[in-house]
Amino acid sequence: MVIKSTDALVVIDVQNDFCNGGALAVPDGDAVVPVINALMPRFRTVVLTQDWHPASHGSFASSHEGRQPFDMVEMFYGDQVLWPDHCVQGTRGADFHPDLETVPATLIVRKGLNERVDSYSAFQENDRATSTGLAGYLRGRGVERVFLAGLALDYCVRYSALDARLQAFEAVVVENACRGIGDLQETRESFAKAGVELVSMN
Ligand code: VGL
Ligand code: ZN
Repeated sequence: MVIKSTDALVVIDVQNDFCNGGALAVPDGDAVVPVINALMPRFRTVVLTQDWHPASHGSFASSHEGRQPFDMVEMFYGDQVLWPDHCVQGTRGADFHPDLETVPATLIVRKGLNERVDSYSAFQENDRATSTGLAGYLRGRGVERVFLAGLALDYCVRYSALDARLQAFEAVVVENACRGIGDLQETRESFAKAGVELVSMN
Protein backbone atom coordinates (compact mmCIF):
# COMPACT_ATOMS: atom_id res chain seq x y z
CA MET A 1 0.00 0.00 0.00
CA VAL A 2 1.49 3.33 -1.08
CA ILE A 3 0.79 6.03 1.54
CA LYS A 4 0.28 9.58 0.27
CA SER A 5 0.52 12.95 2.01
CA THR A 6 -3.28 13.19 1.69
CA ASP A 7 -3.72 10.06 3.83
CA ALA A 8 -4.38 10.14 7.58
CA LEU A 9 -4.09 7.41 10.18
CA VAL A 10 -6.85 7.55 12.80
CA VAL A 11 -6.07 5.39 15.83
CA ILE A 12 -9.21 4.54 17.78
CA ASP A 13 -9.27 4.17 21.58
CA VAL A 14 -6.03 2.28 22.31
CA GLN A 15 -6.56 2.90 26.02
CA ASN A 16 -5.87 0.76 29.08
CA ASP A 17 -9.54 -0.06 29.70
CA PHE A 18 -9.86 -1.65 26.24
CA CYS A 19 -6.57 -3.56 26.55
CA ASN A 20 -5.65 -6.72 28.46
CA GLY A 21 -6.78 -6.44 32.10
CA GLY A 22 -8.92 -3.32 31.46
CA ALA A 23 -12.49 -2.66 32.56
CA LEU A 24 -13.88 -3.34 29.05
CA ALA A 25 -11.02 -5.43 27.69
CA VAL A 26 -11.15 -6.34 24.01
CA PRO A 27 -9.73 -9.87 23.59
CA ASP A 28 -6.05 -9.60 22.58
CA GLY A 29 -6.38 -5.80 22.51
CA ASP A 30 -2.69 -5.25 23.35
CA ALA A 31 -1.70 -6.89 20.08
CA VAL A 32 -2.63 -3.79 18.08
CA VAL A 33 0.00 -1.60 19.76
CA PRO A 34 3.19 -2.68 17.93
CA VAL A 35 1.34 -2.83 14.61
CA ILE A 36 0.01 0.73 15.03
CA ASN A 37 3.38 2.06 16.24
CA ALA A 38 4.97 0.73 13.06
CA LEU A 39 2.31 2.37 10.86
CA MET A 40 2.48 5.86 12.39
CA PRO A 41 5.76 7.11 10.85
CA ARG A 42 4.35 6.48 7.36
CA PHE A 43 1.61 9.10 7.78
CA ARG A 44 1.82 12.90 7.68
CA THR A 45 -1.40 13.15 9.71
CA VAL A 46 -1.93 10.91 12.74
CA VAL A 47 -5.00 11.27 14.95
CA LEU A 48 -5.48 9.44 18.24
CA THR A 49 -8.92 9.16 19.82
CA GLN A 50 -9.68 8.74 23.49
CA ASP A 51 -12.98 7.57 24.94
CA TRP A 52 -13.35 10.14 27.75
CA HIS A 53 -16.44 9.69 29.89
CA PRO A 54 -17.65 11.52 32.98
CA ALA A 55 -17.96 9.16 35.99
CA SER A 56 -21.76 8.93 35.73
CA HIS A 57 -21.94 8.48 31.96
CA GLY A 58 -25.29 7.31 30.55
CA SER A 59 -23.64 4.40 28.69
CA PHE A 60 -22.59 2.83 32.01
CA ALA A 61 -24.86 0.10 33.42
CA SER A 62 -24.06 1.58 36.85
CA SER A 63 -25.99 4.72 35.84
CA HIS A 64 -29.20 2.69 35.30
CA GLU A 65 -30.95 1.22 38.33
CA GLY A 66 -31.30 -2.58 38.07
CA ARG A 67 -29.38 -2.88 34.77
CA GLN A 68 -26.38 -5.05 33.99
CA PRO A 69 -23.50 -4.50 31.58
CA PHE A 70 -24.41 -5.54 28.00
CA ASP A 71 -28.18 -4.95 28.59
CA MET A 72 -29.85 -2.76 25.97
CA VAL A 73 -31.73 0.41 26.88
CA GLU A 74 -33.58 3.07 24.93
CA MET A 75 -31.91 6.49 24.95
CA PHE A 76 -33.45 9.58 23.34
CA TYR A 77 -31.37 8.86 20.22
CA GLY A 78 -32.17 5.12 20.00
CA ASP A 79 -30.89 1.79 21.32
CA GLN A 80 -27.83 1.85 23.54
CA VAL A 81 -25.73 -1.05 24.85
CA LEU A 82 -24.87 -0.61 28.53
CA TRP A 83 -21.18 -1.05 29.35
CA PRO A 84 -19.15 -1.60 32.48
CA ASP A 85 -17.70 1.71 33.75
CA HIS A 86 -14.72 2.46 31.49
CA CYS A 87 -12.45 5.28 30.33
CA VAL A 88 -13.49 7.66 33.08
CA GLN A 89 -11.85 11.08 32.55
CA GLY A 90 -8.51 11.37 34.29
CA THR A 91 -8.24 7.73 35.39
CA ARG A 92 -5.51 5.27 34.46
CA GLY A 93 -8.06 3.25 32.47
CA ALA A 94 -8.59 6.24 30.19
CA ASP A 95 -4.86 6.69 29.53
CA PHE A 96 -3.37 5.44 26.30
CA HIS A 97 -1.72 2.02 26.49
CA PRO A 98 1.75 2.78 27.92
CA ASP A 99 3.51 1.36 24.85
CA LEU A 100 1.44 3.28 22.30
CA GLU A 101 3.54 5.93 20.57
CA THR A 102 1.90 9.31 21.11
CA VAL A 103 4.70 11.62 19.93
CA PRO A 104 3.80 11.29 16.21
CA ALA A 105 0.17 12.30 16.84
CA THR A 106 -0.86 15.58 15.19
CA LEU A 107 -4.23 15.63 17.01
CA ILE A 108 -5.92 13.89 19.93
CA VAL A 109 -9.72 13.74 19.83
CA ARG A 110 -11.72 13.06 22.97
CA LYS A 111 -15.27 11.75 22.71
CA GLY A 112 -18.14 10.61 24.92
CA LEU A 113 -17.91 13.65 27.20
CA ASN A 114 -21.64 14.36 27.22
CA GLU A 115 -23.22 12.41 30.06
CA ARG A 116 -26.41 11.82 28.05
CA VAL A 117 -24.94 10.73 24.70
CA ASP A 118 -22.48 7.95 23.88
CA SER A 119 -19.99 8.41 21.05
CA TYR A 120 -18.61 5.40 19.22
CA SER A 121 -17.55 7.35 16.17
CA ALA A 122 -14.55 9.67 16.12
CA PHE A 123 -16.59 12.00 13.89
CA GLN A 124 -19.92 12.41 15.65
CA GLU A 125 -21.82 11.34 18.75
CA ASN A 126 -24.46 8.60 18.74
CA ASP A 127 -27.22 11.22 18.50
CA ARG A 128 -25.94 11.57 14.89
CA ALA A 129 -26.04 15.34 15.33
CA THR A 130 -23.09 16.50 17.45
CA SER A 131 -19.76 16.70 15.60
CA THR A 132 -16.38 16.15 17.24
CA GLY A 133 -14.79 18.48 14.67
CA LEU A 134 -12.59 15.74 13.23
CA ALA A 135 -13.92 15.99 9.66
CA GLY A 136 -13.13 19.71 9.56
CA TYR A 137 -9.63 19.11 10.92
CA LEU A 138 -8.90 16.44 8.31
CA ARG A 139 -10.24 18.60 5.47
CA GLY A 140 -8.16 21.49 6.74
CA ARG A 141 -5.05 19.32 6.40
CA GLY A 142 -5.97 18.25 2.89
CA VAL A 143 -6.78 14.69 3.86
CA GLU A 144 -8.70 12.64 1.32
CA ARG A 145 -8.28 9.09 2.64
CA VAL A 146 -8.55 7.86 6.22
CA PHE A 147 -6.88 4.68 7.48
CA LEU A 148 -8.42 3.34 10.68
CA ALA A 149 -6.91 1.11 13.35
CA GLY A 150 -7.54 0.32 17.01
CA LEU A 151 -10.32 -0.87 19.33
CA ALA A 152 -12.94 -2.14 19.09
CA LEU A 153 -13.31 -3.16 15.45
CA ASP A 154 -17.07 -3.80 15.76
CA TYR A 155 -17.86 -0.60 17.71
CA CYS A 156 -15.71 2.50 17.61
CA VAL A 157 -13.60 1.52 14.60
CA ARG A 158 -16.71 0.45 12.70
CA TYR A 159 -18.71 3.63 13.28
CA SER A 160 -15.70 5.84 12.67
CA ALA A 161 -15.08 4.16 9.31
CA LEU A 162 -18.73 4.47 8.27
CA ASP A 163 -18.79 8.15 9.27
CA ALA A 164 -15.57 8.77 7.35
CA ARG A 165 -17.47 7.60 4.25
CA LEU A 166 -20.47 9.79 5.13
CA GLN A 167 -18.04 12.71 5.32
CA ALA A 168 -16.84 11.83 1.79
CA PHE A 169 -13.41 10.50 2.77
CA GLU A 170 -12.11 7.26 1.36
CA ALA A 171 -11.91 4.80 4.25
CA VAL A 172 -9.52 1.90 4.76
CA VAL A 173 -9.69 -0.28 7.88
CA VAL A 174 -6.38 -1.96 8.71
CA GLU A 175 -7.74 -5.24 10.02
CA ASN A 176 -4.49 -6.59 11.51
CA ALA A 177 -4.22 -3.36 13.54
CA CYS A 178 -7.69 -3.88 15.07
CA ARG A 179 -9.36 -6.30 17.48
CA GLY A 180 -13.10 -6.75 18.04
CA ILE A 181 -15.44 -7.64 20.87
CA GLY A 182 -18.08 -9.80 19.17
CA ASP A 183 -19.05 -11.35 15.85
CA LEU A 184 -17.59 -9.40 12.93
CA GLN A 185 -20.05 -10.56 10.24
CA GLU A 186 -22.30 -7.50 10.48
CA THR A 187 -19.29 -5.21 10.58
CA ARG A 188 -17.85 -6.71 7.39
CA GLU A 189 -21.23 -6.38 5.66
CA SER A 190 -21.59 -2.74 6.71
CA PHE A 191 -18.11 -2.02 5.33
CA ALA A 192 -18.87 -3.67 1.99
CA LYS A 193 -22.12 -1.73 1.68
CA ALA A 194 -20.52 1.63 2.53
CA GLY A 195 -17.40 1.18 0.41
CA VAL A 196 -15.01 0.82 3.34
CA GLU A 197 -11.93 -1.11 2.30
CA LEU A 198 -10.61 -3.81 4.66
CA VAL A 199 -6.89 -4.51 4.29
CA SER A 200 -3.91 -5.99 6.09
CA MET A 201 -0.73 -3.89 6.33
CA ASN A 202 2.72 -4.28 7.78
C1 VGL B 1 -16.06 1.47 22.77
C2 VGL B 1 -17.84 0.54 23.85
C3 VGL B 1 -17.97 1.66 24.64
C4 VGL B 1 -14.99 1.33 21.72
C5 VGL B 1 -16.17 2.61 23.54
O1 VGL B 1 -13.96 2.03 21.82
O2 VGL B 1 -15.17 0.49 20.81
N1 VGL B 1 -16.89 0.45 22.92
N2 VGL B 1 -17.14 2.69 24.48
ZN1 ZN C 1 -17.19 4.27 25.91
